[in-house]
Amino acid sequence: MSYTQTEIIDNFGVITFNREDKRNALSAALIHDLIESFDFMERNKVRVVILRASSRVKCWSAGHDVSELPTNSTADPLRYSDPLELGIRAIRKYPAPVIAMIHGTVWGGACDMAVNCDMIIGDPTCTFAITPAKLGVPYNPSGILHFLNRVPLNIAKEMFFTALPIDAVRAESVGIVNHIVPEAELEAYTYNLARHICQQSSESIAVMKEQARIIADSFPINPETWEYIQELRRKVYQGEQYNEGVRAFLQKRVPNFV
Ligand code: YXS
Repeated sequence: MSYTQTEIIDNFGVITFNREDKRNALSAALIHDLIESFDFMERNKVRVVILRASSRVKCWSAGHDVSELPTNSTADPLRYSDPLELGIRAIRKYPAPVIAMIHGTVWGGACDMAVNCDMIIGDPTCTFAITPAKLGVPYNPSGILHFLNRVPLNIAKEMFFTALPIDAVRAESVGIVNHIVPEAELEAYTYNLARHICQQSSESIAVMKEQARIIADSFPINPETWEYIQELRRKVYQGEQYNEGVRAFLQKRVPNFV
């Protein structure tokens, strides 16, 4: 079974999450299939990729698969080679626009994945929550930078510190989403946007996307500061609150961070 479905329509592609029983939680297996789907699209020179969930779901994606987060170990829960990070980098490096088409709720690492798509088109049901504070996860510097490149600092802090969902109206007003369209028009609007982009120069768009990625990532940090950040994060992910946060989620209870 594949955890993503792929389709090519005209000359744009559609990748649909296919793990509804676990609310499209981003497991290593799903990310593997997602990356395979992007490779398939690139081999077929697809000029726009739409990333979506089925229109029948209430949740676009529930984020990182919590059952796969390391606990009671020295492992960084968001290490460079973590499947979520591999999936996000596949989107950022795909040589054409990736548009997130969002019906339903978006959580945690899936919110990071969505804001790393080149555009987000949502409907009034879409909400966005970045949730490390709920689990005790010390989010990683690249993930925090992804949000700082998307919304003002105070909005990013509100999202990280409260872990509360931002609804469609607010998501549009703070710039998380490009457009909110009526639920019944979401697919047609997004697919027509993709068709329009496919008529533009794919070479020009590819080189502008790659430049934007490189420039947005250009964030001077000296090696000592990097080591300081890693020390700070290590103390948290090896600490009790993170392990309690993951345990509580898996035991379906409220964590006790006091
Ligand atoms: O009990 P079963 O086996 O049926 O499985 C349940 C849930 O355990 C499972 N599930 C997940 N499994 C692993 N990782 C997840 N993130 C996850 N989310 C859900 O899916 C089955 C159905 O879930 P259920 O009964 O709760 O569905 P629902 O329709 O009542 O509620 C849907 C949600 C999305 C509102 C609810 O499942 C939920 O709140 N999920 C957790 C959302 C979340 O906090 N995600 C953050 C994951 S951690 C992450 O992404 C980063 C590491 S960080 O924390 O740094 O942001």
